[in-house]
Amino acid sequence: MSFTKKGARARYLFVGLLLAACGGETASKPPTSANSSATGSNTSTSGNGGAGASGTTTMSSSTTGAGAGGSAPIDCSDLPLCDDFEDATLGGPPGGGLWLVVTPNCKGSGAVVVDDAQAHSGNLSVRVDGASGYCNHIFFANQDTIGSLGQRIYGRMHVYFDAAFGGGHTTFLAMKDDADGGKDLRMGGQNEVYMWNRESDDATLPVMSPAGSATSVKPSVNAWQCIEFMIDGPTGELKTWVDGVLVAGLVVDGESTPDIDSGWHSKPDWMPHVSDIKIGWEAYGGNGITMWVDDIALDSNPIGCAP
Ligand SMILES: [Ca+2]
Ligand SMILES: [Ca+2]
Repeated sequence: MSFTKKGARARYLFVGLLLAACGGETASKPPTSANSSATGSNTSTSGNGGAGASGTTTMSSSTTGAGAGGSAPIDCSDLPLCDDFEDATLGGPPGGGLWLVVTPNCKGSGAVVVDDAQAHSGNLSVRVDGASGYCNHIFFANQDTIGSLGQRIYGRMHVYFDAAFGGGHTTFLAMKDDADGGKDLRMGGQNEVYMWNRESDDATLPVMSPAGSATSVKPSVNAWQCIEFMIDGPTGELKTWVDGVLVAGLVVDGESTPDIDSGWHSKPDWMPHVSDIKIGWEAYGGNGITMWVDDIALDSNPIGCAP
């Protein structure tokens, strides 16, 4: 397997501190066409989702689907990857031909297991126990699908954290970017909010200045939250929705915005092409956590929060 992640990085970046703060208080915007309707309807909360739902194969088809841009509802089973983990083995690793548990470079106390303590859909989800310290990381990875989706990629997952994010840098989503030296494009937390990090140069989105951090949002604690992202390779655009709401601080577009994507634009020719998706926990100087992940989907079109 070609995980080429380098060693731990305990340092924090504050490159944006040199930038003047302006216009940085836009916390969020209305949902875009990427997942307009239906996103708010996904209100099944912690712990249970109705026992008899779904479970055809690993491809869930249990719901009425999301209204992606007002088009026809999405049938999860039609997506290139969609896993509700209802057919996974309780107590075992996520697998089903889709997932491989990986610990790049070194292995410590991190653990990944199919669990029934929390579930967004049905009864099962994947529990990740990640401790502080780089080598205590662990991920479950799909290496087949995301690289074949084309130039624009949408990913959606429901996450449940048992604690708030701390100040240190953590990662819960990493994707190998073949167009960036094989380094990972990573989503995680820092300064207590969601953020993206580009492993190749440690750029962050938003900039981790106080003004920049204020443009992102804190994760919910002990509640399910829907995260959807869009990566457009040719334009180098990145967008992120939390519970269906576009987060201003988690957007890279064609214009460098102070405190938001100004650090990201230090690589103006960034044109990502990711080839795997790894979900789990990695804490460089940050805290450990227990998280649950459910209803992971990938597509070349908007997915939305349902199911
Ligand atoms: Ca489930
Ligand atoms: Ca911008």
